[in-house]
Amino acid sequence: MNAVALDIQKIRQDFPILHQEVHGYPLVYLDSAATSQKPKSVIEALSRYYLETNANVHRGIHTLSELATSQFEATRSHVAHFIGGVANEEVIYTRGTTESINLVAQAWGDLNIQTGDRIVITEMEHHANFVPWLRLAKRKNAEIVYIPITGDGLLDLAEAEKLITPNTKLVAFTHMSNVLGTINPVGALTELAHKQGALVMVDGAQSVPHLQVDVHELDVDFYAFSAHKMLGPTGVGILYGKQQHLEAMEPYQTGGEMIHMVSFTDVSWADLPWKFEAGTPNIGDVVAFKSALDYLDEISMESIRQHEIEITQYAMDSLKATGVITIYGPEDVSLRGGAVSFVVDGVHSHDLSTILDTQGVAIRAGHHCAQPLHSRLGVNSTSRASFYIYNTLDEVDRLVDAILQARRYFVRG
Ligand code: 7TS
Repeated sequence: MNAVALDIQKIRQDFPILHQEVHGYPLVYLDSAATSQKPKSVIEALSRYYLETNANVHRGIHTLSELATSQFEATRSHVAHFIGGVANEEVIYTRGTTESINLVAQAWGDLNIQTGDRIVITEMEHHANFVPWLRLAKRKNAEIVYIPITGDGLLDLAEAEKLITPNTKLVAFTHMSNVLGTINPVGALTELAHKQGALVMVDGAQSVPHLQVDVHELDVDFYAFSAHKMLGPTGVGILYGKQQHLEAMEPYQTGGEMIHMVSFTDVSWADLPWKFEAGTPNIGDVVAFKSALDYLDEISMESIRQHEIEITQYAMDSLKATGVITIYGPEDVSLRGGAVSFVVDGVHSHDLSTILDTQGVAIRAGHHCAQPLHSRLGVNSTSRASFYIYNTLDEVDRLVDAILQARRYFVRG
């Protein structure tokens, strides 16, 4: 499908939350990298589920349970199609990206990482794709090394090639940085990893909402993302894993739903994907997630990416034109997504976000769960504006005006 310009005003009509005032100003929501807003269709699907079909899945033989199960599994098929046409068995429901990565770190890591093995991650990881590997390395007495970033916020591929050694068992990295916006070359890194016999875990929390992702084409072993950053409800995540890896792994949690047979002395596991889905899952939110995927399909990922490029370019140009703002991450918008982190000369990022909030502009301030990256950048914190399908260029103007006003307040004369 070709990219068609998004009709932003029409899209905004689907997001009731955006039509409100905050501190007397029309809300400008620029924090979609933290969580996106939800269209009416998703909210209605959630309420319809509880009004009409709520029941537990995979157990009852009554009508509501069958309906709930078929809706729950329909979302799985849609996800499988959405990420490139994988098998349903390869799509595991979790609570979010964080849980998806922890699942791999425990269920795969425990079996496959030994003393002296190497785990390669990068300097730009979110803590969700950092702490589980650091912990695994410490637990197993393995070595963890970091692919460095270049001055313009890209991964240093020459260094990556040197770091991915024959004793490397896993290479884990983000597809799109939540701080720098950088889109990493998944294919090239995966090739380097596979050449050494290492598996690849990709954190897709920021990329799946913004890019067309085909995990087959990328040839990655594991890929994780969250529904709530892509118009869906909170509390639902996806772990994609190649079937042969998932088959070889032990369960992550045990209990109901994930067993084939239990006796007083023994237990056997359910088939994929249920082997990794112990307990009653988040049925209502999974069901509503399908409406989010329908919405994204309807407007198309190509058009979403085109809008992201346009608004990110406009924002970077406008922020730069102030002459008082340092932006982190690649300058070339074709290499980055719509999370733009920056520091305003003379204004602390927390003060900035507090002042912006008084003008109805919602941004994020802090280390964005990427403390090692911030220390690498030599700053304690940054401010971050992040854009999605409902943001307009006018809202970027509101952001820049509000920043300049805040600066006049803090930096007098
Ligand atoms: N990985 C990346 C790259 C992320 O941006 C986030 C969340 C996660 C993992 C964790 O996702 P979760 O759904 O399990 O929480 N990022 C952010 C953020 O940038 N601001 O708030 C959450």
